[in-house]
Amino acid sequence: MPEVTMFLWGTATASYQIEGAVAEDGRGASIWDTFTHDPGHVRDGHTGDVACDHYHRWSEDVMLMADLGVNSYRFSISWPRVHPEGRGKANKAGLDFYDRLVDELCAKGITPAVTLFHWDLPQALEDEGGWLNRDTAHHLAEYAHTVSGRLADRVPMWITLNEPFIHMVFGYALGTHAPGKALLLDALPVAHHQLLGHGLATQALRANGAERVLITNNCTPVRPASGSPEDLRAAEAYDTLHNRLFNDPVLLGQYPDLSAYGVTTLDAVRDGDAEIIAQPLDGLGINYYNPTRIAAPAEGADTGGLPFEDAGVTGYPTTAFGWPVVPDGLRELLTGLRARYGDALPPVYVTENGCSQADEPGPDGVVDDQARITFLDGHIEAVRAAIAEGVDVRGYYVWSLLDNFEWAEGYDQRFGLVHVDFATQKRTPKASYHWLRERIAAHPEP
Ligand code: IFM
Repeated sequence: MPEVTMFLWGTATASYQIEGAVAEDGRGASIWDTFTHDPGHVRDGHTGDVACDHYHRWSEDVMLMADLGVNSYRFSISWPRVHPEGRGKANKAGLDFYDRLVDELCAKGITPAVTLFHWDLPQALEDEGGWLNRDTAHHLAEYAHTVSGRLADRVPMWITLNEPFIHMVFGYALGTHAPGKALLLDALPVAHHQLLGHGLATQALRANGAERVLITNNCTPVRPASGSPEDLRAAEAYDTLHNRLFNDPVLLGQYPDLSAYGVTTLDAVRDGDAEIIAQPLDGLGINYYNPTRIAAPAEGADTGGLPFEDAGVTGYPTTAFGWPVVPDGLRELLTGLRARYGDALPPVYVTENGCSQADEPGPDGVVDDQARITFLDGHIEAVRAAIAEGVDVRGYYVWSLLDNFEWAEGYDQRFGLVHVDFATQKRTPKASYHWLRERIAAHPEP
């Protein structure tokens, strides 16, 4: 079993975003296959059919990580590659793929950190209601059992869910991600069923000897647009939805007060669920990209019944996505989590942090992404500052190893340390890759 006693420096990816090979070796369809092939959902009609062709080029990609000098790799398993129908018979060829990948990582001294669910739900389960159906939580546990039965002897770190908040909001409340449902607040059962799935999967992983189990939540420091009572209330309501809905039940065993949303009890909750969800955790994964500035809805604004409006963070440089670059927001977030949860906060792993830029090779073939270097430098400094302020941070994973399929934005947003020419699949390490290698080698701790 690989060691995880040192600070983990890693890169992160997700199955649908890099693997391709969507119809190979018995893989079933996922909701993202369906969504991307339904015209109009994804920029320029891009799909993940080929993506980075990682399913065939995984060994080259492991080599890139070994040369980079990272000691961990966070990747997700494609649920429909393992259970093509979402449950029942497992697909041996799918499991074999991950088995080979894990072996190669271990051989190169790179600790595998496996995410079970990074949004590519088997279509067969979506046909039965997806995360609106409580049964999906039990199917996640079955899938967790299958995968850990094969890999737990070599994978010391497991992440049940990636960003359940984003999956609920974009996939089920707004419909801009698969499965494309626009239910607004009626999407709330998706929160509970994902959390229940997290708890049940945690039990299944532990039963197979998994050493460390985490959940990864996307979090953002929330800033009120002004000191007015209305803006303060709106900011608190947003903070509850984005930061507390998925952290409180896991860390404190109860849902936060959702009365700002007109919700007194979540109908989906049954007796005993809270205990299942609040299984003791070995770590909390945090994905940070930017802070959020929130105002009360303007008079007459159509917010779909939500008690806040995004007022936009201004005065900072922005990424290609237009996201503000605020490195100190990561320190603020980490110290804020410590202040909020105290000793209930387990060790924290920054499981994603990175930026999209319009990176292309220059005439000399060099991809000179200086803005990403500045971004990473600032955010690693923020991790160092948070540790100095008493937060137990044990890992930092750059999103992402490779330029890849960025969901509704297709291939236009490049997040990689390594440039991918999607026509030829040529990989070119960017200047930030070389910079990070030097940084890690010079300072094994942030
Ligand atoms: O690409 C995504 C990833 O899948 C989840 N976290 C945010 C990244 C950038 O948008």
